[in-house]
Amino acid sequence: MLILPAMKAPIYSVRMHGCHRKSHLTGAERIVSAADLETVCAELLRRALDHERGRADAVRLSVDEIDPASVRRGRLPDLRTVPAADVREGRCEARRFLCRAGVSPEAADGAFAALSAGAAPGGGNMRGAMIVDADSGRRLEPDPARGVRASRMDLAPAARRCLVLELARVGLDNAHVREALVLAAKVLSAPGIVAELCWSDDPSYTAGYVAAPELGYVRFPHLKSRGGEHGGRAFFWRAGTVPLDATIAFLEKAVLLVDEIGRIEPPSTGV
Ligand code: WAQ
Ligand code: MG
Repeated sequence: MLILPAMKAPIYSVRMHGCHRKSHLTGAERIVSAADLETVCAELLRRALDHERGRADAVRLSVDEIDPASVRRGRLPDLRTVPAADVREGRCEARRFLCRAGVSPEAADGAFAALSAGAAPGGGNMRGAMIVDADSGRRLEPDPARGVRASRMDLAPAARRCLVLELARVGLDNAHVREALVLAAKVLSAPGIVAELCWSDDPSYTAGYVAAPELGYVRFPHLKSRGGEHGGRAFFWRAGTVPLDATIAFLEKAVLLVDEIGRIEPPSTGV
């Protein structure tokens, strides 16, 4: 009798990028089984067409089969919310957490200033993140218009179900939170990264976060004013561990499937 080697079912990385008049509108990353591939592609396409900042007039969907042996497993950072009365207080708190994570005050201030003004040359939003030297505050991303995109990460199906329930329990189940947690899990596992700062570019979403390996994912309900169109991400990088190229290659190419969620603390006041 012929014994066939066990065939592993294929898995795919799906990446979506939607533009409006040549500028970045939306992007998303998934890792899915063959059975879910078409549904997920259709979902991501719909998302680019229905975005709150406008309808994408160009959408790129990339589908790449992944070697199952290359998939790393990971855990989400613990989540908590730090209340703050307004944007000024929120940013002041966020800056404090960045400094606790080892980011210099100059580097933190530079990142807040760049994200507030629109971090791309000309004042638009970047498609990816700035890479900021955690000591000098210098920007290190090779292409300051595009930035560096963390990619090829997702929740395993059972972890997704669990996360939805846990977030719903504390009134935080929305796509922004779920996706930001997964992105932060990947960024915090990258060699050389000491912290991340983020707030959304979507005008109706004012919350943002600071994430760092020792702090977890620390949310602030207001890191920008409602209606503000400027948002983005800064990945703080420390020289002396690995070359920057290795950090960028990990962020863009390493495959991370999160199969364990972290602790989710209920916010004490408004989300
Ligand atoms: N890699 C690097 N940068 C990215 C990526 C990525 N995969 N995806 C988005 N960005 C950058 C890009 O500049 C976007 O303009 C910016 O981040 C914001 O993206 O309540 O919704 O998807 O706990 O609008 C955070 C708070 C929400 C969630 C973040 O970001 C909460 C959010 P958005
Ligand atoms: Mg957005």
